[in-house]
Amino acid sequence: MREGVGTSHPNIAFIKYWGKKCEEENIPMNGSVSQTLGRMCTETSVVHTEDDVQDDLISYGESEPTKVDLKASRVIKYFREITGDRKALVIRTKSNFPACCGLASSASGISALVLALDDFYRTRLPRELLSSVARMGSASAARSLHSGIVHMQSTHGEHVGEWEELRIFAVVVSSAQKRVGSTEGMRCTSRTSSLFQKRQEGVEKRLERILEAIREKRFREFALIVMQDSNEMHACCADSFPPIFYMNDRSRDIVEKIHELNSDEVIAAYTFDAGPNGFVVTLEPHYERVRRAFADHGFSVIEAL
Ligand code: 2P0
Repeated sequence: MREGVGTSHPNIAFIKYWGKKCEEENIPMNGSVSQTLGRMCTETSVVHTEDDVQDDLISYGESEPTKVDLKASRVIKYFREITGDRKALVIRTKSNFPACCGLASSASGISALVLALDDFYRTRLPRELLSSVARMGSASAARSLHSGIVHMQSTHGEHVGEWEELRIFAVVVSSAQKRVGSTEGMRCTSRTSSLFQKRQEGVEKRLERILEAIREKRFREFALIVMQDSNEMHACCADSFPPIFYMNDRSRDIVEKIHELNSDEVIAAYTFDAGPNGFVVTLEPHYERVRRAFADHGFSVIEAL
């Protein structure tokens, strides 16, 4: 039986995408910059079903299949339209990190699915188009079609460089599913937050500044921008009505610990997506010290880059 396979990774945004210019096409309101996290991985395989009734999604470790969600079905629909093959599919997926808790699982899952479908249907689409197709499912997934540092302006991601010394780990403080999904959260923020309107005035400028700091490997400036952008996104969430709180008290402990570590010299940054778990970004020479500051104090740490 024919099988398609795809492997992909999550990414962490240094400049966050929050809000949509066009919901139908899933076009982000603002540009974003991310790093693809090579040590965290999702593997997906696709086959036709025997009974051809409906698409099924089987996640590793779960005994029962589930129906594919809206994000995955938009991507599947695209491949069906260009190939004319409308037979139902079984999609199997497994990740080496917890899903559904703000560890960018949809970016990894959707990008792995796009690669598996491209392999399954033998479509061999160019990378830029694969990135655009991933965006239709989940905009952050468009960035995971590339390795290294990725800039997404509006429709697709582009590889813009590598920073070999950069090291990143996730700090898991909760494995509970987030209460407000990011699509819903963005909708609420863009409708109700005046701080979000203000964010739009400065975010592209900040994005240019971080790209320059990355090019010139200026860690201090880079780290400050990463923390400020995460703080601003979460402030916009808190300014939404009703307010959205992704971070919890343990997340704030991560923030405090980083500021403590940075008291003499900026050696690390935190950043949070739509969930309470944090990502810590540092450089190779500081990695062990920064990691231990968390691992030795009861935090669960996952190596990401
Ligand atoms: C990001 N996030 O840039 C931002 C920061 C979460 C916080 O992209 O609606 O799952 O599927 O396009 O990609 C998460 O949003 O949203 C996200 P959709 P997605 O990584």
